[in-house]
Amino acid sequence: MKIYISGKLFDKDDAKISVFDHGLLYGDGVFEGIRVYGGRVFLHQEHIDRLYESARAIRLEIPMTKSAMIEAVNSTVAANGITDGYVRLVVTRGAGSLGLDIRRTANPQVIIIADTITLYPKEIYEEGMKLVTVSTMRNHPAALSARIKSLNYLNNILAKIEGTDAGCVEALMLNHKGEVAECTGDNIFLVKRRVVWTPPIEAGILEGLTRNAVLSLAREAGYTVQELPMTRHDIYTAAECFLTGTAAEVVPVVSLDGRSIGDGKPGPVTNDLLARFQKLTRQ
Ligand code: PXG
Repeated sequence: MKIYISGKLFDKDDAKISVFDHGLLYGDGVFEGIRVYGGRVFLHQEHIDRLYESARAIRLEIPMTKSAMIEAVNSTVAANGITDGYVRLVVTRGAGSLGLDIRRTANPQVIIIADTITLYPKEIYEEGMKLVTVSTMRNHPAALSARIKSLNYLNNILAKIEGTDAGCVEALMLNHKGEVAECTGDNIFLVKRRVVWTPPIEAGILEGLTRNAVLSLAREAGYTVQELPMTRHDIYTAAECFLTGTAAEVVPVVSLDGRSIGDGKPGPVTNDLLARFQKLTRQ
């Protein structure tokens, strides 16, 4: 495996950055997780745009143009012979002295890892996923915007631990108002009376690119779509529920907090949107 670090490819064992990098010391940096389908980097421009927006929000200047970044991702994917897989793109603040001051750092590091991907087990797509709501609430958006895909994922990791302890592969997080926000690495949707419904960005969630693609597909397919605040009651009483994410694509959810959703099986709208999404990625 060849890893890209700031303009050069390194063998995996030689791919190293400084222990003084603020990405490590403070989680000070941004990242993207991107899929490669049939040798093509999926939603490439959109991921690069989100990366640069995250960087701008934390006042991190990425030391290369967007088009050079796209080229670096493509060449790292090619160098690793990846036709279907996963790209982790990371930009760190760079090495500095101890202390939070970004003026005492230099040389942000750009890291690109192209690898195969671990997916949710096949049974989850066939039978659906069970979810629990966890007590770790999503970061208050006034404290740290969930729109920034930062290297600081402790909020989500603490929620994921609670989900894992409860025997679930994903966990539902609420926001500071007690509304449904998102899962630890996936956005959430429900279907009720043929309306496809997902919480709005203002609920304090990551603006998932899979979420946006599925919203467009749902509109194209003629479903009514709404981005409105959602409570757990809405999920308990929905006909269908599903998650979206780069790794998950579209994954059915059949229970939340021990309550079956709809008839407890993956629903027709979920299956339709999964099929449409797979067609989009594999065309
Ligand atoms: N919410 C959160 C908190 C996420 O981290 C999503 C929603 C879905 O967004 P996308 O743009 O992927 O549809 C994410 C994405 C990883 C990994 O390796 C995490 C994500 C994506 C890819 C890889 O942990 N999270």
